[in-house]
Amino acid sequence: MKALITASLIAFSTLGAVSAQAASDHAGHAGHAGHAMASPSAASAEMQMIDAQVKKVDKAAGKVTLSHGPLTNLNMPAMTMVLKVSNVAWLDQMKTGDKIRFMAENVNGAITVVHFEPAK
Ligand SMILES: [Cu+2]
Repeated sequence: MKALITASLIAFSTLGAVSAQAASDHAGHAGHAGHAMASPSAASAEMQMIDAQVKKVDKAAGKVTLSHGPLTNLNMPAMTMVLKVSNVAWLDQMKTGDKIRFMAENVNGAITVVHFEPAK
């Protein structure tokens, strides 16, 4: 379990670095700091964990179908949808019907689970 958590943290750190890189590239092209990912308020919003229920796990595709509550950081209402996961090892900890808590971000145009924990 400890190794899994460590792997998750590493995956999250790596993802953060990629996001920061993308944001600075974007700012350079556009010539203004309009990217939402780069704002401090977005950083605090992404700490909010969202409740969801697992509807389907697709390990081959690295995706999970979730019935989730509102994702305020993505301006997304509650819905059932397919999401990518940033760490495919999380899919081994999910099964249909499970209640989970997660955070999602738009990673290169794909809504992706960037943090996951089983609901208690
Ligand atoms: Cu959604």
